[in-house]
This record gives sequence, C-alpha cells and structure tokens, in this order.
Amino acid sequence: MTKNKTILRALAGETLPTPPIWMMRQAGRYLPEYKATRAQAGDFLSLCYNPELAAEVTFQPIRRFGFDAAILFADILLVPQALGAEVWFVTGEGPRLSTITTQAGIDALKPVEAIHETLSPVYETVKILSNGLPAETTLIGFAGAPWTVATYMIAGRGTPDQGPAHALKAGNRPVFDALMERITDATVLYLSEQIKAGAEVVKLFDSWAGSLQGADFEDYSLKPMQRITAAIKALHPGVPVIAFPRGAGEHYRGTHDTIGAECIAVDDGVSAEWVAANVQTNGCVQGNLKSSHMVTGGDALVSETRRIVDALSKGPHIFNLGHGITPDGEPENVQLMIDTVRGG
Ligand code: 1CP
Repeated sequence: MTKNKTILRALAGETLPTPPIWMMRQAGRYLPEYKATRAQAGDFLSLCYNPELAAEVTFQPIRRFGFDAAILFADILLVPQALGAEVWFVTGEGPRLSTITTQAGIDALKPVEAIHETLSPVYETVKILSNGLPAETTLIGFAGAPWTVATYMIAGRGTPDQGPAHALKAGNRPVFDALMERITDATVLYLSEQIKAGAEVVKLFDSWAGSLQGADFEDYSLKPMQRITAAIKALHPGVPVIAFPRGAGEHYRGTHDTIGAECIAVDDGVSAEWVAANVQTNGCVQGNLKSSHMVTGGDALVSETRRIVDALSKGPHIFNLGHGITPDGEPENVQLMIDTVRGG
C-alpha cells in the first residue's frame, strides 16, 4: 500500500524526487463546485454532517487537480458540538459557540464517550472516502489541537489574540485545565474512530499556537498534542501524525520529537531555508507557501514554489501552503502551483 502512496512514503521519511502535494482547505469556497454542493446541503454544518455530500466536496479537488492526499471534509468545531456546546455559523462572519468559563460549564459538558452520537456521520464520510478514493491518494483525518479548540469554546468565536482563553488560563486554571483535558480525551476517541473508518494519517491543527508564550507553548500546545499522538500510536501503531503548531516561529525547532509526530506543518512565518536547516533535520515537513499566491499567481507564485521545493529537496517534504487557501483564491493559480511542483 505505502509503496504507491507518495504521501505515506514521505511521512515514512523518504526523500522523493518530486514532493507529493495537497493543499489546506482544498475543498472550499474558491471552488464553484464546492459552493454548489454547499448550497444543496443548506448550510455549512449540514454539509459537515451529510456523509454523501461531505464526501462529494472532499472528492472535488481530487478530481479537479489530482492532489496526492484528500483531507476529510469536516470542521474542528464539531468536537465542541459533540461535547454539548452550541455551535452555529453566521454568514459572512464565522463560527459562534456557547461559551464555557466556569466549573458549572464543564459539568454541563457530555462525557467524552458520548461524542460518537454526534460524530458518527463523520465516520460514515471517512468510510465513503476510503472506498472511493483513487488507489494512489492518501486519506487524511484531522482534529483541532486542544488549545485551538479551547480558544473557540471559551470565547464563543474566533478571536484575533485569543484573549478570553488567555484570561481564563490566568484567572481560573482548574477550569481551563479541565476543559483542555476534556478536549484532549475527546480528540483521541474522535481520531481513533476516523482511523478505524479508514483514515491513513491524522493531522492536528493548532492554528492559534502562536499566541502561547514561553512555557505556555510547551504546556498547552506541545504537551496536549504529544499526549494525543502517543495515545493514537498506542491504539493504531504505524498511523503517521502531522502536527501544525502554527505561528511557532523559532520554536518549530525540535517539535517532531517533543510531539512525537512524523511530520511538522509550518506556516509562512519562517523561511524554507530555515526549515530545512532546523526542522527537516528531524523528519518530514509540510507547508510554507503563502496562501496569497493563490490569489495573485504569476511569476512570483512560480519562483516561490520553486524556491520552497529546492530548499526542502534534501529531505522528506510534502508540498502545501502555510495556511488554508482563501475564498478569493483562483483555481488557475492552484493548477499553476501543482504544475510547477510536478513539472520543475
Ligand atoms: O462557508 C463555508 O463554506 C465555511 C468555510 C469553512 C470550510 C471550508 C469552514 C468554517 N470550515 C471549513 C472546512 C475545514 N475546516 C476543513 C476541511 C478540509 C479542508 O482543508 O479542505 C478543515 C481541515 C478545517 C479546520 C479548521 N476549522 C481550522 C484549522 C485550520 C485553520 O484554518 O487554521 C479552524 C481554525 C477552523 C474553524 C473555522 N471553521 C470555519 C471557519 C471560517 C473557521 C475559522 C474561524 C476563525 O476565523 O477563527
């Protein structure tokens, strides 16, 4: 199996002549076919919980571009919902959740074993994908890392500086720790079910890791991801883990080992040359191209893509963006990126 799947080979530590490629948010609003299916589903959460349609939008970028990996279509905020938080999306604004800042709020959450009642449609989506993807395409499952999920559960929305979560961490550590623990345990169960349903790799998104300073970065980004990774590896030996402590800067150094992940995804705040010298030395790396190139395209896209491919050509590398493609990204520019990676 691994032999035909370039993503699994890179994750196993192989340096390939051409890096395999996929793209964060490859199923999304920059694609007209995604918008059509989303309209059919009604709203975003209905799409996430409709296995046929969620599988359909996962397949769309594979059909259009032939990416080497498909990522399950779902959202990191399904776990809070499965734990009993209210979650809804305001069009044009983003997610909203009921907030948790007290012990009573923790007590009102469901036990972690109950998450499957809500999340079982997601496992169905994974099964459809596992049966329907081309033989060479790797299926990636995912979840939010505990800190990032907690920032939404505490603030009730996305926040520029994660202020409410930092305030709870400083003001009521037992409640903050209890919430982190509940999310961590739920995430292990969730990812384990995704793997049982057919996910071949799992990725942890710590999108807001960059606002954790000093020891907090270790305690609340790295350690929870390490705990989840160790638990997944105990349950499912051989399933590779990709960790994305976004915004870690120079603290990306050493994260393969502290987390225990096969691959570290990097954002665009560090240079590919720095990543080669300081992160790729410990294992596979993924990411780095600025998402804005998917909007602007042209020579700059081509030269930056080549620069990243060259800089990371001496070790295991999966080509990707430094963060998700935005709704104003152009499919033509995605194709140009792929052609540049594959065609030199
Ligand atoms: O309107 C729409 O159609 C919704 C846009 C959208 C999409 C396409 C949201 C809402 N989520 C998703 C899918 C999604 N989210 C995937 C699917 C697979 C793929 O990559 O193709 C994944 C992996 C995520 C993960 C996710 N959701 C993260 C982590 C990655 C990141 O972007 O940093 C985060 C932070 C979320 C929360 C979320 N969900 C949606 C939005 C707009 C947001 C960000 C909210 C904010 O601004 O804070």
